[in-house]
Amino acid sequence: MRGVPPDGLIRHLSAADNFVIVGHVDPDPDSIGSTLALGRMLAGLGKRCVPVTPTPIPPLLDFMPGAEALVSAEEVSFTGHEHLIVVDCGLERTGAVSQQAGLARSVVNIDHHATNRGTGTFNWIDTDFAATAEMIAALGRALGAPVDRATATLLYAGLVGDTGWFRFSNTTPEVLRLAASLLEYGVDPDYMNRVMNERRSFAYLLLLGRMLQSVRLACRGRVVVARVTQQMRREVGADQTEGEGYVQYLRLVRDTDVAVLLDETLEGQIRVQLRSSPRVDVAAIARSLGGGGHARAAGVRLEGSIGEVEELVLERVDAALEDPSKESEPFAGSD
Ligand SMILES: [Mn+2]
Repeated sequence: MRGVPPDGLIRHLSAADNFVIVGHVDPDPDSIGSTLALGRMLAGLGKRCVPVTPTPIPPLLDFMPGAEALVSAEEVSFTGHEHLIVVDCGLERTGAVSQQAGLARSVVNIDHHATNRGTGTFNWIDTDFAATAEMIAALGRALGAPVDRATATLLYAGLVGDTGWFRFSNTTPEVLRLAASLLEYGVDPDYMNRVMNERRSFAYLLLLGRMLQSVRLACRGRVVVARVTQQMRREVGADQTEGEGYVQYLRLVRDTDVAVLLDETLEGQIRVQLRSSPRVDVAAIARSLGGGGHARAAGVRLEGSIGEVEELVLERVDAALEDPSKESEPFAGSD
């Protein structure tokens, strides 16, 4: 059962003023949508808010209402009067903001990740919510904050981002009821699909072609593996941001349980993305290698050549396929 916003948190936010709101590094639609939506709600209650992003937003999120007002972590300076609100992550994932948190009058933490350690002054951590945006919507109602079309658009972006456009198993009746109410505030689903899914570069498509040429089956046909290398990126003129989301294509094949995408980073590390059917817990595999994530969507960054990393990861995946006790809960979340 999902909880309600704690009374102490509501009283604190109602009484306080002068907020700095921040989400996580490598921001996604839920993190940015939650940051900006909460900022708009608190501003609507007459409060001063500075929305912050620890690392730049990807070009696909530039449509978000108020994105131009986002401040970088380096630009924000705490004077001892600010209340810090951390959304969609713990303080440790807020980049340079975390170093200034000691200067904040209070730290509020609102998140739905199981890994959150709840180190704030006020913590509302609830893994039953599909997205932090869902929690922000509930908080806004509890605070009596005004909601307009822009705020609804931000919340909708967070919801579709974390539920895979209402496809993952965290798509609850509550999620769809919230989505319905956001449409009543004027959110346009067709527009949201176009700005979030249909604004890739041509190089994105060319690089996808290269990735698909590398695809193969492993572990007795139960695993789909592919890679993206720096050489492929150079050949098609793609930058590092191109390649985001490719792993979803590796989940399309029937009777396979795990998708593995090996992506060579600029720094020479191998970013491993894992996706799975309910039969395999890829979070356990990622954790065994030093990474983390959800049962059906997890990842890790490893040192070594792409061939060495592939061999190591496939060994672990193969062992998990052999072990029926490792079968995961039927939950599929995302960030
Ligand atoms: Mn989230």
